Amino acid sequence: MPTKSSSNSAARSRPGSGAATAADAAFDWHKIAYDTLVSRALDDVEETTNKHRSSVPKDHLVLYQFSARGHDMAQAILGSLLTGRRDAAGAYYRSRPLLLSLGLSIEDALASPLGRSGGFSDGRDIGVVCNLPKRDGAIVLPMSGDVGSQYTPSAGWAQAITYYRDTLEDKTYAGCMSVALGGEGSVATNGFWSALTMATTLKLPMLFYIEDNGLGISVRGELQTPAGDIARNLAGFSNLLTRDGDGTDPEQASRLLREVVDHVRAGNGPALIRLTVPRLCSHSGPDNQKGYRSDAEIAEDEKRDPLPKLRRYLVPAFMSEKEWASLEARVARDVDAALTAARARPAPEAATVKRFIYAEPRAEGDAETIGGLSDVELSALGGSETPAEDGEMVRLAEAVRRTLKVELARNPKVLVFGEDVGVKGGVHLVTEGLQKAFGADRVFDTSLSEEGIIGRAVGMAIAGLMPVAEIQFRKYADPATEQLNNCGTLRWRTANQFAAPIVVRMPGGFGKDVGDPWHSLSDEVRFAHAIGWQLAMPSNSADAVGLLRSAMRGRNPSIFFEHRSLLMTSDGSAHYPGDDYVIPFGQAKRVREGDRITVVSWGAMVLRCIEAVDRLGAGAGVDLYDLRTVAPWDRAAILESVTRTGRCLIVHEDTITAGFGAEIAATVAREAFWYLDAPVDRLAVEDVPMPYHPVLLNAVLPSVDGIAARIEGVLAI
Ligand SMILES: Cc1ncc(C[n+]2csc(CCOP(=O)(O)OP(=O)(O)O)c2C)c(N)n1
Repeated sequence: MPTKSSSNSAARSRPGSGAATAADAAFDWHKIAYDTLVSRALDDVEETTNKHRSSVPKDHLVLYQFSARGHDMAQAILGSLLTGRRDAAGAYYRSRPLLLSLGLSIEDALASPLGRSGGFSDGRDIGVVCNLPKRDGAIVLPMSGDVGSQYTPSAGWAQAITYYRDTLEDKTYAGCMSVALGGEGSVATNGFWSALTMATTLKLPMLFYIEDNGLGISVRGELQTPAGDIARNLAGFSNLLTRDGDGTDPEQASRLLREVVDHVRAGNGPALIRLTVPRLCSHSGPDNQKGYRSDAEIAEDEKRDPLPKLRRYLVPAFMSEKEWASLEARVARDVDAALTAARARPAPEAATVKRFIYAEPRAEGDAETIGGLSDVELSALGGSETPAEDGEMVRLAEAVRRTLKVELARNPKVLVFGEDVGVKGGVHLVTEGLQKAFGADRVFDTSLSEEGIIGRAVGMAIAGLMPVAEIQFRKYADPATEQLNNCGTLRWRTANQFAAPIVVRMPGGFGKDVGDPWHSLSDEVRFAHAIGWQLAMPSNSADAVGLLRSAMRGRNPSIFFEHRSLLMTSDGSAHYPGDDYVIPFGQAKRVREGDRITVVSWGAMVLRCIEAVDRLGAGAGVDLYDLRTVAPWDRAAILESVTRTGRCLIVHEDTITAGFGAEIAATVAREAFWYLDAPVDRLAVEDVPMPYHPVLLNAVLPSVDGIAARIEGVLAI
């Protein structure tokens, strides 16, 4: 990288900017100029080779192009300030200049939009959805395509900094910070407000960097925040330093950026900076700006191009004409060489596309994935699949509490949090006493934002912690859907470079004689459909211990469903299986043996099935399986059983249409067709929300009588 010119002089004057200050000279302007010029050259290359232009050679398609033209210089300045060993940036599709300044190779920058192998995603994701894995120095968290989704993981990283720094006393985190970049459109998103609440209430070391080009595709900034200026609107926000400036003016942008970065690094809490920049391009390749931007307006914006301003600022004050010309020549050479190398890279291999949905054993020589506990930490935790003998009977809530307690004590990287989880101990009292025992830095209440809870967990997991987040009731995971989905695909999207193994505890299902549409939802099928997630639905305390521990010592994100009826009663009580007990995901349990019909269930319905089967007696020949985990589910065990029994009934609490029973039924019909003596059947809640009055509730839930009758019905076919 270029170094500062020997001709730099703090005393030399610059046209139009007055005397250069020592602060100006402290920036590495050669590097900033180089990174800006490289970014501009990449935009040139891509815009002229865009697939929407007819003259493009077939092997050179950039399928989805987003230019950073106009946003580039200010990002290069920001990047030059991200010098902390544990800094991180949450970024978006216009953030490539920042990545270049943080060390992204030009070849990778070009190969990824071309869809070539290697790079951000090995051809799996569009080239502007970037990441930058690093073990030392500022990293860029895996981006997502969803506007605003970068904010809460960045806040999670900032909270992880405080945990490593203050609780684990890791000095490498001292003075480090997180920054989230976003356009002015993104300030209207839930993620922005959620992260702002987290950062300001917790005084996190986080910078909000808003690059305001006045347009969200075609929508004006005045619709995103009143009068279009988020910095002005937030000027009175508690615990937040705000700065507002011109992102095309090198002197002003660098001065303001230095100020906000210093503020955050000094431990004064978060800051927000809004820098106005022009969008010197269409929104993306397919957009032609027609209909929403006049030629006069475009011409006006051209005058605000930061690149000529940067040149005027630096030449001759910081470098000579000749130096600038040679910098340009070097950029042209470097980009040219990188383009040749990127084009020479092979396309990704089709055979690899299904890899890295879940963690895979690491091959020798492969780098360790960033995120989650390390190999060494995981193997030290171990685990035993043999339950302890003579454990006392425990209810489900106690089983979960004890498991959390054991893991908190054993693993300093475990954090437990959610709404009301800390002081109160959870609305289901599952975490009661844990904050007292382990401190408010490890077991804590969060602000009321599910997106914030999950996004924070993702940022923390990427930082190497083991977050165990509680969503108070299953229905209230709805606002977190975006973060949950993106967490699940994160490993795949980054071709195994990053992962965010988090555990999400989620109570749901009907309660003891109570239900309603908000607190009693089951709807687990959405998580079975969400790629990359594991999903446990224990029917009893012993399984709960084994599955929760397995999730907390695992490499994949896991949802742990705590059934409300089991939390409220002793229905799921079982012998405590011990402090080291683990159950691998994907292993169903045969709870009754028979050879005339296979019955498959999970969660609280297993208990009703057991009662129904016992009522029918051994003569009914029911082979009853508790699936225990819905994702992955034990296909082998169920298919093996059906090949013996020739009949199959699936019983679940989720509604029937496209419920998980449909997936099992389709699999059995396809894989065990020749063994079937009767159609595969399903018994589930009809397609109605959970009702409140017990009379209505019992009218929709599969009952013991109903299950027994249906088993007899299938046997009679
Ligand atoms: C959640 C979500 N909604 C909508 C979109 C479609 N979309 C992509 S970019 C964009 C505008 C974003 O504008 P802004 O945040 O100002 O960033 P800019 O493109 O101007 O840099 C929209 C609506 C999206 N990607 N994600």
